[in-house]
Amino acid sequence: MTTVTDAGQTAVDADRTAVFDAAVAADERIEPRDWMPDAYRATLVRQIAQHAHSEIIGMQPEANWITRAPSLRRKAILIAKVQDEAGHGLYLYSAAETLGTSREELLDKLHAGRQKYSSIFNYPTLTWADVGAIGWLVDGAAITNQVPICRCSYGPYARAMVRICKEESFHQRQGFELLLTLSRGTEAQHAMAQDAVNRWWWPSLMMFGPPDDESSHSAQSMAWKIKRHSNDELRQRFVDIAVPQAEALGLTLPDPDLKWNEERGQHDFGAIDWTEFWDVLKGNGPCNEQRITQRRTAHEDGAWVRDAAAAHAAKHTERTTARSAQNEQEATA
Ligand code: FAQ
Repeated sequence: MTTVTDAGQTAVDADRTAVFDAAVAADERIEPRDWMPDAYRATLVRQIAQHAHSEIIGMQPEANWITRAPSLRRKAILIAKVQDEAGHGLYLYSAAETLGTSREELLDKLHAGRQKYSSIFNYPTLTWADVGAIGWLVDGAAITNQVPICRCSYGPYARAMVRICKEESFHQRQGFELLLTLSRGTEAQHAMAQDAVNRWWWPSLMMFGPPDDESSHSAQSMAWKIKRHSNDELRQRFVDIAVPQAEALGLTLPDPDLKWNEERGQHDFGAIDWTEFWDVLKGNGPCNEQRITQRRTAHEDGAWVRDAAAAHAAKHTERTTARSAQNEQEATA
């Protein structure tokens, strides 16, 4: 029997850490079977789970408008978009499972309030124009944040993001097109589009997370190349992209301090209400209660589907095992 001394174990850990650090430094991908520090694994599970939960909770505000879409074309597009978000959730739960957790465990944590989902989905969709504002601003912010994650150091997460970003960019364009149609429509339609943008602008800026000096995870996540840019850098990038797009839409952004800063080559923008952000995270947003209750109910109502799928899979495995045993018997007879 081999016994590993404390000194021996420390040397093994140091070697493994050196291999991991060198791979990250060389921009190589860390794969599920590679050794990784426990804290790296835990950070990835936290971020990927939060991301996956956001995708599936994010289905609710838009699904609210499926039955009331103004035309068959808009209804078909919206159904496809909401379905895409479910798919994104599945890719992400699968990526998280490669780290040794399970979808069931993550969903239990979401339902118990032990894992978060994005603050943005705790705001209500009051009018049809909100579907456009979510597409343009929320998907727009999501893409700005997620394109750099395609270069994340953890392989399964990076690869999932490539496909997700392609789909999100369709979503963003459909939101822009919807808002453009409303903006160029009747006076009432234009006002509805403007009102939606007024309500979604600030919460979209909050999606990027707290300011850098209050972001507890950024420094370590950037050192591990999970995050490639800080929260404030990505927020600034989003503002600079959104301003000319708002002009093209003929809509204004609800920030009197928003202006081009020649010296910085970027836009200055007004102060974000971080008290509102932290309050929403604590569960006090306008829709937190409704979103989590609906999610728990959907999960309970879907129990019979999961049971039926598991029973079908068990029957299939049983039959395949019996068939291969029979084939083996015949081959040796
Ligand atoms: N909401 O230290 P940091 C979508 C938490 S897109 C709630 O800066 P980190 C697509 C954070 O977890 C939306 N919580 O954290 C779609 C931490 O708390 P913890 C999802 C937030 O991780 C569109 C604490 O604050 N996208 O769903 C938020 O380094 C339309 C301190 O923060 C992603 O998840 C927030 N906004 O940076 C679907 C992208 N921000 O965990 C349907 C991947 C921060 O210690 C329809 N995630 N917190 O208890 C990320 O890039 C990062 O996790 C950040 C946060 C940037 C979100």
